[in-house]
Amino acid sequence: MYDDMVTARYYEERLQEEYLEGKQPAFDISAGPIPGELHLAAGHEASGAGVCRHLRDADTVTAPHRPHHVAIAKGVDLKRMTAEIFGRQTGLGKGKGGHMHLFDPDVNFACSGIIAQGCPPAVGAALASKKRNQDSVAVAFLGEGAIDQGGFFESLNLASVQELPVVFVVEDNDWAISMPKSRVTDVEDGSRRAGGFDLPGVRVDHDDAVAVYEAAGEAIGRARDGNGPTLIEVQVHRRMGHFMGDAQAYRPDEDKERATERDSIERLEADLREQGVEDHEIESIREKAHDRVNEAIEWAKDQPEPDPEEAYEDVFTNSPSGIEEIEPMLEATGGDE
Ligand SMILES: Cc1ncc(C[n+]2csc(CCOP(=O)(O)OP(=O)(O)O)c2C)c(N)n1
Ligand SMILES: [Mg+2]
Repeated sequence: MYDDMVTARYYEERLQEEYLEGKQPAFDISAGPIPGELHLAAGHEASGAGVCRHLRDADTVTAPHRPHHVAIAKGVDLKRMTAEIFGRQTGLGKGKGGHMHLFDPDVNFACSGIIAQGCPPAVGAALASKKRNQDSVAVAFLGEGAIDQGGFFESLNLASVQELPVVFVVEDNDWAISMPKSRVTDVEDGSRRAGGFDLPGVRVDHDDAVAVYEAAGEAIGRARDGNGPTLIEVQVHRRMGHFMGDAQAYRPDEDKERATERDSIERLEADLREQGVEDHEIESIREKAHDRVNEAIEWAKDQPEPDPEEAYEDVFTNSPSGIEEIEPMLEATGGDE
């Protein structure tokens, strides 16, 4: 878990540096090697690591727009994921999805920028597993800002009535962009939503990887044994803005300080030392994580850009209407108009 968490944190620190290249002085979101939005998950690492430690490649995970820590913990190919974030041809989605749309069928991982969108597909994967008599499970990660979405309620209901092997993990970082939880959601403890669907709800009220691991172990074990779904909410912290470039003018200074003063990585490190893990072992995990991240980033930056000719491939199941008429016109004008 420590390895996953350190890898995720360092990965995002490196992405930040790469992301900012060329975007200053006036923040130009389309400039630089990583164009578009970038949502970093610093402060969420304990939930991804604690949950995914119980999962196998055959288990399905869906994540939201803040996916890196979960993807890393699920074992998504770091090089191809990085190439995707840099928009390169060898990326997981041939460079067409970017950081919010990472799909790795080898480890059954998917994410989406549409909040709560991962819940129905996770329920679908769980239904398929049950119908095939397999013991694989599905986990849907979502933010606390997504727990008022219809797709979430419908998923809880179907999972409950069909007793499906699925676990919903709400990462509560207290904010949905600039909106504090208390202004949009009736319950402070999101795991209470489970009560309305007659399924177990558990809250892990601090981002302690070991506590998450224990709660997730019980929930995933229950799902794998054919005893139905669970809803878990984990209190995490948003150490950064909603996205890179967010000035967070809406956020009180005390709240920002609270989010950074307790760090789940330091907490786990202290636990490890208490258990007798020595400095050099911790240092070696960190060093290996740093090397792996740097290697993935260097590899990704060396990868070819996608060919513009392939822009419509793998994007639509059918050609978008009008494309057949437009293509000869593009050819005639050399593609300029
Ligand atoms: C269905 C839908 N509505 C609105 C948005 C715009 N949006 C992007 S992130 C976000 C807030 C998400 O907050 P939360 O679920 O708490 O996740 P966090 O960003 O805090 O990790 C919103 C409203 C969206 N992506 N999808
Ligand atoms: Mg949130």
